[in-house]
Order: sequence, then structure tokens, then C-alpha cells
Amino acid sequence: MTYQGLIHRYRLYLDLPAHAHTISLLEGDTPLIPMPRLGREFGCDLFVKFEGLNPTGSFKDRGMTAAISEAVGRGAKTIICASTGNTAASAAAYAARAGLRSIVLIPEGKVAVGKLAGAIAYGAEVIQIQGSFDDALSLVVEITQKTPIALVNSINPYRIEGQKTASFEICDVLSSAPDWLCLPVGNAGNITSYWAGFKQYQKGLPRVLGVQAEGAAPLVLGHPVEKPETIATAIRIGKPARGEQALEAAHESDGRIIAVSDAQILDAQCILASEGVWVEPASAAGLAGLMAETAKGSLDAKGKTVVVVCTGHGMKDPSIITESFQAPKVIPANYEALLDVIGE
Ligand code: AN7
Repeated sequence: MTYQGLIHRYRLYLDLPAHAHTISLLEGDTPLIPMPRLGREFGCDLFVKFEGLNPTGSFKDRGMTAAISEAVGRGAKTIICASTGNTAASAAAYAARAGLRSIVLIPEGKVAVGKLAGAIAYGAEVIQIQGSFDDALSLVVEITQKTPIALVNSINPYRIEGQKTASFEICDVLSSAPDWLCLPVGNAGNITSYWAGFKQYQKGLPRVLGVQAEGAAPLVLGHPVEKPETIATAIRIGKPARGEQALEAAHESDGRIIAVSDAQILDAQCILASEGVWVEPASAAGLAGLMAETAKGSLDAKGKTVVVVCTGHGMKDPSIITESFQAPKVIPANYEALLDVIGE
């Protein structure tokens, strides 16, 4: 049967109210891409769950189809979220699909261009906050408590329901859960969702390696970070809303949450691209974490099945590439010049 989106496919596993009215862009069903070359270096079966191939280019679409379906079904007319960018684009797209007004609050100057462009293209009212994501989140929480506007951040339980489907898909492809699941952690909705999904699906449990950026690592430091900083702007978050649940997932799974440097993140981004998978910086954090842990000898991937979750597409943040590389060579439009520059 043709694919009709993740609510349709996994409806029996999702705790959505009867009033939910499905709004879908056929999100989910993303590929689990084998990475044989890179896997050999770790001596493991390595896969990338490439969430950048969702309709708006990130995993947020999984939660958004659920949250918007519920909001529409109960008669909401306006939705709002705080975002480091991907949630904004996703919320805007699903709101557009449903005919709702969408308002997104983003930290001023700290959202990658592909995400901002998406939010604008889908028709969101974009408001920049002179502050961090965490400040923006407090504001949307307050306004949704005092007005009928619907909140679609991952505090919204239906976001978690939708995002659980990524772990179902991994189990469906591998026939069981992997040994390790490595993924970036920002506001901690995704790690919470994966863990809930694996527990519910009963196809085995992975150990979970959650990875934060060093400059935005409240769950590693054990306290909020007032001024989070990282080139991985998607996870530039200092007070994760689901921090407790993220720590629980790490603990229950006999995994952990670690921090990696921006340099390690960029290195991992390059390595993924060198095997044909271009992801945005935050999305490379899972691999960066796996590399850091195996290098230290504190994670033995040998003979294991490892899934690295790549949460967003590289095209979300093109500037991180174009600003740090030399502009391509310019030559006259003739054959000799071409031969000369190619050197074959
Ligand atoms: C590519 O869009 O928080 O730990 O506002 O965009 O569930 O927050 C994005 C987060 C990882 C972290 N990778 O996920 C937002 C936002 C990418 C992301 C995360 C985000 P959570």
C-alpha cells in the first residue's frame, strides 16, 4: 500500500486523542543508511538514520504531524513555538498545511539560514527574541497559558508520541533494536521519544549515547547554562525542557550523556559527508560522540550494531560550509584552461 505518513502507519502505537485530525506531509519512513566504510573503522555495523530526508529537512516533522493533528482537531486556530530553527520550519509547514496561523520565536541572529528561509516560505510570523532559545521557550509557555494559542514545542506530549516512530522504524528495518543509539541532545525531546519508543515496541533496547555540544552541555555539567554557545546552533540550548527524562533514558539504558567540542562536531560532519551523507552540524554530534567515546576506550563498538541519528539535512545550514571554504576556482571558458586546472 502507498505510504500515508507515520500516524497512519503506527496509529495503534500512538497515544493520540480521538479528536486528532490527521495533518500529514508523508513524513517519516526515512532511510537507515548503511555506512560500511566508516563502520569498518569501528569494527561495527554502522547505520545512519537520516532524518534530514523528512519533508522539511529534519526529524521535527515526526512530532509536528502529531501535535498539529491534535491542535487542529480541538479547534486551535493559531500555533506557536520557540525554536533554534528546525521546529520553526516544521511547525510553519504543518500549520500551513492545516490552514492555521503560525508564530515562531527564535533567538536573534542564531538560526541557520535554511531554517529561517523555510519558516518564512511556509508563511510563519517569525519573531526574533533578544535572548536565547530558553528565553523564547519561557515566553511561549507563558503566552499559551494565558491565551488559546496552541504550544507545539516538545513540552507538548503529542510531539513525543510522533517522534517515537523513529525507533519503531529502526526496529522494523533491523528486526530488533541496535546495540547503541547515538544522537544529539538539545531540548531533550528526541532522546525522550526514542527511549519511550524502544520500550514500547518491545524489540529490544539499545544503550543510548546522548551528545551535547561543550558550550551547551547542561546535562553533562549538572546545571543550566545561562549563555549557551556552539556552532551547532540547533542544540544551542541551556535549559532542556525534558532534561530529567534524557538523564533517565541514559541511565535506564546503561548509556550516558557526554559533551563534544565544536571541532569534533565539524570533523564528524566532514566524515559523514565523505561517505555521501551531508548533515547539519548538530546532526553530526551523535557520530562525534561515538568517535570520542571509542577513542577513549570507554565504548566498545566492535561487533555491535550502531545507529547514529542524523537529525537534520546539511542544506539547513549551508553557511557553515561556504564560509569556511575557499570559493571555487574561476577559469576562462575554454578547454585548455580546464585541462590545465584539472591536471589529467
Ligand atoms: C538538527 O528546532 O530545539 O533534544 O527548536 O534541530 O529534541 O531538542 C532543535 C533541536 C538535534 C535536538 N538536531 O533535539 C528547535 C530545536 C537538530 C535539531 C536537535 C535539534 P532535542
